[in-house]
Amino acid sequence: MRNGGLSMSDKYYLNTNVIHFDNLLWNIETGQVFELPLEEKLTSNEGEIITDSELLNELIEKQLIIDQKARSEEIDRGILNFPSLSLQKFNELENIDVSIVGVPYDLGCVTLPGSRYGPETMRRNSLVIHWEEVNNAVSGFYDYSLEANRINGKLIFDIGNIGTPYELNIDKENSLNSIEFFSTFLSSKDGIPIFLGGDHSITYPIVKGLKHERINIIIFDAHSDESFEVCEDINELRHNNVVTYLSSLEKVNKIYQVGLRDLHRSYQSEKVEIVKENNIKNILSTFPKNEKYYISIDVDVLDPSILPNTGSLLPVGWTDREIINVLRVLTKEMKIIGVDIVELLSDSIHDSKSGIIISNILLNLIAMVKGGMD
Ligand SMILES: [Mn+2]
Repeated sequence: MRNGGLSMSDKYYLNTNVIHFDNLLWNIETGQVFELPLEEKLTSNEGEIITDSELLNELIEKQLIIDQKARSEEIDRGILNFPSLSLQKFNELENIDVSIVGVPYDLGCVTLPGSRYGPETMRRNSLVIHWEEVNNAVSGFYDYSLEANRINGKLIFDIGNIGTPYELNIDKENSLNSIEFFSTFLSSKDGIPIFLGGDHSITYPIVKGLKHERINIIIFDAHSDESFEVCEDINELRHNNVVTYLSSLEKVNKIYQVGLRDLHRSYQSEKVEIVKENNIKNILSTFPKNEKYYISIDVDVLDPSILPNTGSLLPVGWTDREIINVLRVLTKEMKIIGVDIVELLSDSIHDSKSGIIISNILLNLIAMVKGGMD
């Protein structure tokens, strides 16, 4: 926050169709490009800070940014064009099928930061995949591979982010507490919560917050995310030791790791079982039924040629088709209590590909988890 600027309580947001990179604001619908004076640097996608009031008025006039009030009235399209709802309205509802929330946090990152913009990258690029015109009940989509309509009439909502990317990346402990609290809140509501990361460390406060006991976690990840550390200090939680932290939780029964291709073997908790890729169909059939499963997808499980926008690339990864097929088998008979998708980086210009691939996996997953619950 610079002197003379608007305070964070006077929040201004980029309009939904505006992308900010370098010193440019680009309206992707109209093609309009606005060049900011070099001394004016917007700091984030949320709660933008602009010091010059004339400039501020100009940006509002050009509808490049909107203020907080306008934004709260703008409740319309969430991810995949599902209805976007304020938390207050969401809280009044019952019989929800799926709730989607962004966790723009990446303080657990030891490589490239930027996954704090993952939720917005997914949201922005998801709109071309699934078009939603009905207000509350979802009209669904036709799945050619299954020759069936999916998610018709379901109550699926995007309830925004747990804090802004700015707010959530100041104090690690505070942010992790907020995530845990939010997870508890969501799991006390009906339906399956889906969390959009953020870096992989968010899986720990999420699982910790879930109101379930004896949770099994299935993690899709290129890396084992384990270390030899003793997990006492929450400030030491990072995306590369999150599995160690998860296995220290009493409520976690087993952790299945799928898609590993780390080149070194690290510490392995006895709760962790590595699912060998070539054996996956067999392993899937041996997952105990009548248990609760949480699914965590680190996008680096995908091949770098498919998804280059993540912080720790490893070659010979999965295709999106493979992951969707595996998820289909997996969700068929299992009770899924929550999902997260983490580690998507955004660099604004080149992220449309990644955003589309990830949000398509998300759409399929939403259809599947409900399919398994019906
Ligand atoms: Mn990971």
